[in-house]
Amino acid sequence: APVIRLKNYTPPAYTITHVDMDVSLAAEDTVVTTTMKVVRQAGTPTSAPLVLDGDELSLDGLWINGDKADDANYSTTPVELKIHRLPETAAFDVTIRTRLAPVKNTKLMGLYQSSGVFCTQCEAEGFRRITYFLDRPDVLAVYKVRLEADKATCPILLANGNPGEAGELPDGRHFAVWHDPHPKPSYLFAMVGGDLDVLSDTFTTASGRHVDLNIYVETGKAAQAAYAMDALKRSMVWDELEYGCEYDLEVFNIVAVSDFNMGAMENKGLNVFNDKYVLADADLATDADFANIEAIIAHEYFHNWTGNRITCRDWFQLCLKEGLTVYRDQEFSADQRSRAVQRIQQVRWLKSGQFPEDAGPLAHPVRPSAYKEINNFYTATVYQKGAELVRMIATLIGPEAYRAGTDLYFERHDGEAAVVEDFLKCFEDAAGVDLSQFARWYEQAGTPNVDVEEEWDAGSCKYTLVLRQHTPPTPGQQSKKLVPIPVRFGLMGSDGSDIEPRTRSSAVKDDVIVLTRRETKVTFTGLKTKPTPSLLRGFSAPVKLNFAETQASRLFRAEHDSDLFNRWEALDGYGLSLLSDDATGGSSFTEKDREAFVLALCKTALDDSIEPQFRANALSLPNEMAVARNIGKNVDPAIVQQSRSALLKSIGRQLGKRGLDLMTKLDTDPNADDLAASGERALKYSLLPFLLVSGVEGAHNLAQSQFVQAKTMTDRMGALSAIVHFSGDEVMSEQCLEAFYDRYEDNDLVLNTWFTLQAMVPNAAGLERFERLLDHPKFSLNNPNRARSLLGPFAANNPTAFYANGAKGATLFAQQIMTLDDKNPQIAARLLTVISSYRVFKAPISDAVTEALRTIRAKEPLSIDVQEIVDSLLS
Ligand code: BAL
Ligand code: ZN
Repeated sequence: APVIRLKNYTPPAYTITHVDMDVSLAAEDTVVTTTMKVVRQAGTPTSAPLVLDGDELSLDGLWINGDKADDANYSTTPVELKIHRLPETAAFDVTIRTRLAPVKNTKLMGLYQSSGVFCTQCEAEGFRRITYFLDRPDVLAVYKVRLEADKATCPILLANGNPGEAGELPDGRHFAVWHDPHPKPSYLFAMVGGDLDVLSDTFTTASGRHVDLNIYVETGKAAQAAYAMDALKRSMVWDELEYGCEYDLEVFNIVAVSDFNMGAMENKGLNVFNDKYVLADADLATDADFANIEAIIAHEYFHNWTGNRITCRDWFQLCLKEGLTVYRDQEFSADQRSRAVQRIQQVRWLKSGQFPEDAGPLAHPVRPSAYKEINNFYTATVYQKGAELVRMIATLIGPEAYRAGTDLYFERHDGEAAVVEDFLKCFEDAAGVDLSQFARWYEQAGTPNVDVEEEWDAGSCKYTLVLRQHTPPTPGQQSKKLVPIPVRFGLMGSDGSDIEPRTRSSAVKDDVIVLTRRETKVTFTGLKTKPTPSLLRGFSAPVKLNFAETQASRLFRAEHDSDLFNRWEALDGYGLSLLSDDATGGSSFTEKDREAFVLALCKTALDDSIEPQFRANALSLPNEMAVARNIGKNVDPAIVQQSRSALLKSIGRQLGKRGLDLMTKLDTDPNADDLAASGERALKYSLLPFLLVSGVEGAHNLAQSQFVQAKTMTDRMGALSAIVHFSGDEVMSEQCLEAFYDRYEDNDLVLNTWFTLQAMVPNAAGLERFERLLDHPKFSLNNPNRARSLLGPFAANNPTAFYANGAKGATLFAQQIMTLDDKNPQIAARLLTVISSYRVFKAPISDAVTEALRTIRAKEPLSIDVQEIVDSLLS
C-alpha cells in the first residue's frame, strides 16, 4: 500500500460544488444516482482526466452533461473512476449510478444496515463506498438528497440539512428530500432510513432562531434519550456563551444505532451515534455512562463549528478539528461538573492512553506527516494530546486573547478547509505573540521530559528552580527540538498556604513558568524558609515531570496544595513509585514511607471536607499496566499484581470499620440522579474493593446486599465488580454474575459491561474465563461494541490473564483479530493497538506476543489497516 505524505499535498485539479443525489434504499440492491457539478480549477488543462475515488463500488451508469458516456471515455480500477475526455467548459455535470448491498457491508463504512436501519459512516473515506467522488475534505459542495424506501420498514428518512418535500409513492414506497445549504466535504454526508422512535424538543438560539431537536432511537427506547437531549440543549447554550457559536439549521437530528465503528459522528445536521452514547436511564447506565454521554453529545454538537463550518484541508490536519473539539468538550464538562475532578480524569486518560502511545512503536506527531490508512490515526495523540496543545495556547495567551483568537478563526475561515497554520495564525494575530516555536508541538512525537532541581540558599534566602527539557527519540524522529512548555506553579509555605512568588525572571508570567530553552533557571527572593514547590498545577502541559521530591514533601502537597489536581497527582505519583519499587524489589521506600502513604490515602478518603468524587479518584490506585509501564522493562505481571494486592490490603485494613461506616452513610437517597449523589456513589464503590480484599468484617454482607438491593446501575455494577474481583468468594461471584445476566440478557449495551467485567478476571482463571466467553452464544465479532467489550480490556488491562500459560491469551487474541480483519479491518486494527506496550514484559512472554504478531502479519489477505499497525508493533 502506498504511503501518503503531507509534503505531497496538492490542491485538486477539479472541484465539485453541487451534489444532487437520488437514493432508492433496499438491503440487497440500493440504487444511488448522483449528479455532481464539476468545476475545472484554474491551471488545469482541459486534457486532464477527472479521477474520482471509489471503493468496492459497482458502476451502473455514467452520463456527462446528461449524455451517456462512451465506454472508451472512462476506465475503472478497484479504487478509482477515470474520465478521460471531458467538456471544455469550465463547469459540467457528471452523473453516476452505483448499486450497493448495504446488508453485506460488514466494514460499517459507507452505507450499511444496523439492526435493519440503513445508516452511513463516511469519515474518513466512506463516501467513496457510496458513489465515485472527489472524496477529500478540501472539496466542499452543497448537497440535495432525495431518499426513497419502503414505507413500512423505513418510515423515517433523514439526510443532512433541512427537510424539504416528502410524499407517498406507488407500491408502499415513499420519499423525502433534504437540502443542506452549507457547503461541506463528503465525509460529513449522512443518510438514514428505518423504523425508529423519536424524542423531540426545541431550542431557541441566542438570535431567536427556532430549532427542532430530534433524537431517533430503536423503537420503544425514546425515554432513554432524555439525558442526551438535556445534554444537547446545555451544549447549545454553552457554545453560544463561551464561543459565540450559534446553530445554523432548522433542525438538529441525532440517530442512535447499535453497530458503529466510532463513538459518534458529527455529520452536518444529522449526527449518527453509537447508541452506547445516547441511551441511558438509572437502571441501565452507570454514572460514568451518563458523563460520557454528556461529553460526546457536546463533542459532536461542537463540531458543527469546529469541524463542519471550518473543516480540514487534508487528513493530516485531523487535530485541527479533533484536538480543538476535545478541548471544547473538556471545558464544557468542567463547567457542568467539578473542574478539578474532570481535569484528574482527563489526565488519567491521557497518561494511560496517550503517553504509552507516544512512548512506544505507534508514536506519531499530533499532526502526522505520513500514513497508509487514515483510520489508524484517530488516536489518543491526535485527540487527547491535540486537546492539550489547544489548552496550552489558552494558558500561554490567557482567556481573553484565547477567545479573541477563536473569534478570529471563525471570522477568517468560516466555510473553508483550513490547516493548523491558519489556526495558530489567528492566536498570533489576536494576542500579538509568535507561536512559531509552539508549532513544533504539532510536528514532534514523544512526551517531553522536564527534569527539575531545586537550590535553597539559606544565607541569601534565595530559592532557585532549574528546569531542563528533553524529548526522547521516537520512531523516525531521532533528534528533537525544544518546545515551549507552560509550567503552572506555586510555592507553598510551611503552613501549606501559597506564597506570593517574587522573581525577576522573564520566564515567569503570573503563576506560569514558560520553558522555551533547554534549561530555565528561576530564582525567587524574599522567602523566610525553603518553600515546597507545586509544579505543573492543573497539568498545564503534557509532559513527564521528573522531580526528586521527598516522600514527605509529596504527602505535604497531598494534604495542603491549593491546586486540587496536584493533591491528587501527589498521591497518584506516590502510589505509582511505591508500587513500582515494590514490584522490582527496590529499596527507595521504607516501611515507614509505606505506612505514611496508607495513612495519607485513608485520611483523604475519610475527609468529609473534600468532594466525594475527588476522594474516589484518590482511592483508585494506578493499575497494573500503569505500574508495568512505569517500570519499563522485564516486568513480571504476576509480581506487579502481588504488590498491588498487598497495598490494597494494607489500605483496607487501615480503613477498617471507618471505611465500612462511611460506605453505609453514603448515597442514602439512591434514586437521586444529581451530581452530588453520583459523587457519593463513586466514593462508595471505590471503598468497597479495599474492604473486601482485606476482609473487613461486614464488608462481604454489605457487598451482597448492595448488589441485591441496587436501585441504580452504578450500585449494581459497583457491587458486582467488587464482588467478582475482590471478594474471593467464587460461589457468590457466580451467583451474582448469573443474576445480572438473567436480568439483562436482552439488553446488548448492558450485556457488554457483563463481558467487560469478566474480561478483567486475573490470572489463569481469567484466561480460562476469557476462552469460555469467546464461545458464549452472545459473543460476536459482528457488533463492534461487543467485540471491544471482551477483547479490549482483556488485552489492554489484564496482563496476568493475557500472559498466563505462556501468553496463551496473545494467541487467542491474535486469532480474533484475524477473524475480525475479514469483517471489519478498522476495528481489528484499533483493537490491536491496545497491546502496544507488550515489550515492557519479560522476554518469554513478550516473545510470545511477537510470535502472535508475526502470525497476523502472515495472514492473507491482510487489510492495510491491520498491516500498518502490525508492522509498527513489530518494528
Ligand atoms: N469525527 C469522528 C468522530 C468524532 O471525533 O467526533
Ligand atoms: Zn470529534
